[in-house]
Amino acid sequence: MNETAFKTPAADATVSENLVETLKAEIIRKLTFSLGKNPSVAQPHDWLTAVILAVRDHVIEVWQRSTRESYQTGRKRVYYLSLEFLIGRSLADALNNLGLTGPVAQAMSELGVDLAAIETIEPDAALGNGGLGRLAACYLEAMASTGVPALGYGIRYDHGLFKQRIEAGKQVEIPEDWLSFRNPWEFERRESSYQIGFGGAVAGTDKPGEVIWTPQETVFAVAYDTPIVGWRGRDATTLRLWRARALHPLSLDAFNQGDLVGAVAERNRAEAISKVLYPNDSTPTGQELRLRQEFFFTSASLQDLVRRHYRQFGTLENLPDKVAIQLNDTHPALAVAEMMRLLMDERGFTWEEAWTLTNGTISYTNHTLLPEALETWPVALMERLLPRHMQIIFGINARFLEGVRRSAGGSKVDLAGISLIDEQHGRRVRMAHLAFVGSHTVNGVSALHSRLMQETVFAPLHAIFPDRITNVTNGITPRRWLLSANPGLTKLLREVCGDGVSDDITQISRLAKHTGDASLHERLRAIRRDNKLKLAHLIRQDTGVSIDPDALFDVQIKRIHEYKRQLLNILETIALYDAIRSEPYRDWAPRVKIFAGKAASNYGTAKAIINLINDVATVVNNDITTRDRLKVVFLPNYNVSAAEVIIPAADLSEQISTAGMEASGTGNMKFALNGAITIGTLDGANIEIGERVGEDNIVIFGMTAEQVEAAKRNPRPPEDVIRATPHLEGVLDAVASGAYSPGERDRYQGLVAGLRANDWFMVLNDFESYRLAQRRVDALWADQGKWWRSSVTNTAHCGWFSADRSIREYAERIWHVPASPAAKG
Ligand code: 26Q
Repeated sequence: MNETAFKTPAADATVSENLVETLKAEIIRKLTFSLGKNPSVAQPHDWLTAVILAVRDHVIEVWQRSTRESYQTGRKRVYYLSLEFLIGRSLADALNNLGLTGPVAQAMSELGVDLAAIETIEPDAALGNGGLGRLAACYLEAMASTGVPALGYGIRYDHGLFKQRIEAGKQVEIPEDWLSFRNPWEFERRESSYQIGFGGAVAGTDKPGEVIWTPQETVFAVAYDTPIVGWRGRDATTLRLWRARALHPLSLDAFNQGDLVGAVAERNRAEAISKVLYPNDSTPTGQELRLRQEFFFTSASLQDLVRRHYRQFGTLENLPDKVAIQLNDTHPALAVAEMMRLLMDERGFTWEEAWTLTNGTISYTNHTLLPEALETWPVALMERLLPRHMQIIFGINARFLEGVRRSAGGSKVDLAGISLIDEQHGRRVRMAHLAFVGSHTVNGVSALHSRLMQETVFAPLHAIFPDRITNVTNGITPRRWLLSANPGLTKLLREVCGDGVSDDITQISRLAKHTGDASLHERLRAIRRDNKLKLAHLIRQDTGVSIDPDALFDVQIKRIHEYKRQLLNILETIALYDAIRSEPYRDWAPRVKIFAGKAASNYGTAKAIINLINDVATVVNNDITTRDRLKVVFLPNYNVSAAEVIIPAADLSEQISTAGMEASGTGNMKFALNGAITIGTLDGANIEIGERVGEDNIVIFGMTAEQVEAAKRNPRPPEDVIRATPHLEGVLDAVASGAYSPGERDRYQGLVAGLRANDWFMVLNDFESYRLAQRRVDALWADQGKWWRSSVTNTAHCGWFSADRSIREYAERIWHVPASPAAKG
């Protein structure tokens, strides 16, 4: 936003004495006067808070100027509504973006404290499950880096995603408690609090069309703001999270009658809304509390942005010119009905006027096509909890269906297929349909996914609105996932591609001239080895397993889900283990199989897969015949901070979802940018990675999305597939008979019986193709010159997957707000 850039030193600037002295004084001041601690007795957590508070002041300078400017210029603003923001740690990111990493590290070191060690005690803010939540965090940072005025809206959960422990090979969930020692990054905004109603009744008035909703229950939403600073501290965006508070913290009546539990009942019921993140990354739970969360944050956010807009412009007529609301999946889809309600019931607009403003303002991103993952809510529940919204949804549906019927003339349209109400499964509201019809633009997150949206789930709606669905392929912020996570590689890139590469990541393509340079390969190998040593240290510390930094690090890290096929990976690992044991004298390339990821607490199959990986690890890691060839590791408690250590250390990136099921993937981009080779299916963004790096530099295997579709319609009996696939029968028998679970021989009978009954995820069907692909990986690894040429090519061609590029696409094609040009230096 600001051309006269805020002056912070460039990331590589020689650290000026003056600056270091100033920072030291600032840190000591915070320690002394904000924490009341003398340096001689300060604990690591005191130092952490003191540094955060000192750095925060620099962030706030940027934030206030950036916010003021966007307000004064009256620019259009983006409101990103998301139930999840998977932020991770903030200190290193803020330092990196402000160019203060070096100076603060030096200041701390002169104070006798190791900054890197202090950074690791910052809690990892896990207000999200996985890809969708991390995408929201990357996009807030990218909007701050590309000068797109933006505010992210979500919920300030007391408890983020559960922590995972592995006990006796099994996942155990531990409650997360990131706020237990206060959060120095946030600011409570008492003046920004809104009443959110639930239940009650709707009545007409004397005035035709006028409606009054009298909720039975009301809670407060109170805002907490966190600044997200962009690259070089040029701008900052705001993450505004809502906390639920009771209107009446204590019922005096109940209290005076001695009913102490009853006295706090209302408070408990209200505060439950922002207590905990739903730990589900795909299948909706259908629980009432979830719907309350969805309405709570949607209503608070819309009330807030409407109020802000009205204050600034004195009218709501120009809402679409000044406001773009992006729905991150259907979780905030009630925004369509809530915006209509606010405009009609509270601001007096007619239905038609309100609809034009609503539709002109809202757009929706879809993140999944799995039918079981599409949100629907029972009409009866919605009627009870949100009676006015249910009326409005019926109104939208009636007008929509009537319009379609009229314009179809006599020809037949499948009205049941496009209706916002699913009448088949006991009357449910289809949230994706609501979001689709209420939005001016709907996007998928990779080219394949967006095409499949048009051809499958949304085909009937696409026929009616042929211009509505578009694609914006996901992106990742290169600041966190390359510059900050991989300083060794970054230093080399700046040398080879020029310093400008950190401002404009597309300049990373200059590396392509050097793909065959053997001395470059040597340097890259040394950088990777350093990163692998760090990961080996973490693995040793958290699992007790020692691994060889010169082995091939083969990594699959993501939520555990059948469609992501960790099961395929571990079954192939067993086949490899058998093969090494049958031919121990062959020169097998040493490999470490690294897994990490959480399973939803109620997802039995995913938990069994975690158990199997750990059981296989125990057997393999204790076998002296395979000792220096194969290790299997399950690193517990995968989170953003773990990813930052794992990704720069990976040689091989496992992206092996059943084709057609992974909407995009974003881990795939992080790995490729850091130079890992992908082994993957033709799914999601893997396809676009392959198009950029070239087919010689990615290892593709397995069925295509079309072949998967055909195989589901006309399945081959699993037993036929098993018989026709070498090694598979043996692997399945070993698992089913308890070879890896000697203490409980039938532990995996169910898992294997499931595969034998129905190969829905094509684990059996793709097994041989995957196994052969892994042998191609072996061959590539054996030729290190070739391997590093491929690695360099991956890094050189993956700058396109920057979140800055995604954000510019959204800004231009969907939000219609200007972003700063790519190479702004
Ligand atoms: C819904 C209702 C009730 C409880 C939980 C949920 C819920 C929560 C999270 C449903 C889905 C999610 C998360 C989905 C997700 O992360 N999808 C991923 O989004 C990424 C970003 O676009 C893609 O790269 C991944 O392919 C996609 O799986």
